[in-house]
Amino acid sequence: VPDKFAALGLTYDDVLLLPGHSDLAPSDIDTRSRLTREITLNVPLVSAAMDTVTESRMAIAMAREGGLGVLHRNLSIQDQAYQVDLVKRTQTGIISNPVTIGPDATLEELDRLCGEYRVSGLPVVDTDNRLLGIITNRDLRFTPVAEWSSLKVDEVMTPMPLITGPVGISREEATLLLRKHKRERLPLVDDQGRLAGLITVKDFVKGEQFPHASYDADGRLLVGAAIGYFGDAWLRATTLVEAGADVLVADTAHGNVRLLLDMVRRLKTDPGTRHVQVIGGNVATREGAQAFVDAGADAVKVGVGPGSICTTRVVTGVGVPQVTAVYEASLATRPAGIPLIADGGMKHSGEIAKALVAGADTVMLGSLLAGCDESPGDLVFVNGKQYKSYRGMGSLAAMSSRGKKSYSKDRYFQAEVASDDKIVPEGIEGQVAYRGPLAAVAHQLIGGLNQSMFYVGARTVAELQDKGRFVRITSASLTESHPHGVQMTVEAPNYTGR
Ligand code: RVP
Repeated sequence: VPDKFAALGLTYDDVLLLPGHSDLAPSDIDTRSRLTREITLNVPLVSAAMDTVTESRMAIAMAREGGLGVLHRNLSIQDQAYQVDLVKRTQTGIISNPVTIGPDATLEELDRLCGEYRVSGLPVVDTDNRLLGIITNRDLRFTPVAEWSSLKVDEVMTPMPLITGPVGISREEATLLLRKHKRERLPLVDDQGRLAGLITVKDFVKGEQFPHASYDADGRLLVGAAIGYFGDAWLRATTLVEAGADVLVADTAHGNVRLLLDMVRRLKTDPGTRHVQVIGGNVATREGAQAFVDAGADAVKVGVGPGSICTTRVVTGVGVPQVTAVYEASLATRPAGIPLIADGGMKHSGEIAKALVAGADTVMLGSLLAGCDESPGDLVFVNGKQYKSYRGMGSLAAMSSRGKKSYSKDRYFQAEVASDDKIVPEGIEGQVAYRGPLAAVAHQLIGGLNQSMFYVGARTVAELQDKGRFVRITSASLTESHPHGVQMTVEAPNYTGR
């Protein structure tokens, strides 16, 4: 049968980008790119929805760097929604529904709430939400911890009248008020004296510290959250939307399945959810991408088997080399004007530009980010070197009930597998070198992309996609690409080996 074999599949190590004429200064380069139909990111990086990569800390850090974090779904609906809430409450221009405390709460309860939300003080309100005062670190400083269980908030708070602002106050007016009165917090109140918002100096400063951050229309950080298609998936999706998720990401190893396509279609038509951006995935062919385009997805995610921890291709014999997969899928997404996300298989910064030239608009990273401070899990020492654990969501550990309940087995179509010894894993458990804070890692990744764009002679991502051309290489060339014939004595911040 002549069409039994598709064309030769290529992956990142099979190609290089051709250098082009460049008439650019580094400051001309603009890495903005579309994540979905309606969201554009300043940097085209997304962190993987994996339980060793993205929880709220990573999502906050990713959004601050100008990318996006996708919260994993291997936890209860409530816990995942809570993670969304943590991100949405961080570094906001104006907090429209601040966490509050009642006057009769004890200082012990106050301390617990402050720890939970990582804040240093709270507005105090009555049951009618009328502002009674404010309580902060400063009020606690001279109360002995031993008394915290009996002391009530209203015994130590700073009571009204406080410096407050009206609802709808501008950023400039708020800054003036805070400065004039040397305050760190400005509660906003309506005509009836009810608390309607809160502005903190800390958030304003953070805004200046992270000039490229990804914001929603209200100045809150953007966040994505993974969803499935099985069991209580609809409840999970709607709960995440209520919690404020900006993007829902269909998180499956094989997206071209009816239940999931129906889910995307329903999310994009239901009046309660259709305002949220929905990403469909994963696919690795033109036909698969077309299915999500037709279902109304706002972006399509591509990658079957390229992941560093993934064994799908060996266990099932199914997959498409990633550069070919991205290119093929883009033949469906491009004409429809829908962005594409290249998910998995990236080992170095150079692969980001390769993915964009192949047809992607953003990339999703797992192993490159799992070693960051902000990823879940503790540092482990092995022979004096520091590592962090990293595991596939299809690994036995992530799918079995060992430790705690697994919520995401349906990612690998094993939701109904009753006992652990019947699970067929498609991923492994491992560790990656510790890499320090995300800011430093992201700097190297974006720095590498900037250099790629300079070499190709592309000012914008659109120009890179348009002008970029590949040369296919041999395994001898790959050897030439990497350091060779030299023993590396110092580790580079952006190169750890093949
Ligand atoms: P990588 O960046 O190469 O580490 O790949 C990360 C991607 O691998 C994820 O975004 C996901 O699509 C995929 N993945 C996650 N778990 C597994 C698995 O267990 N097979 N694969």
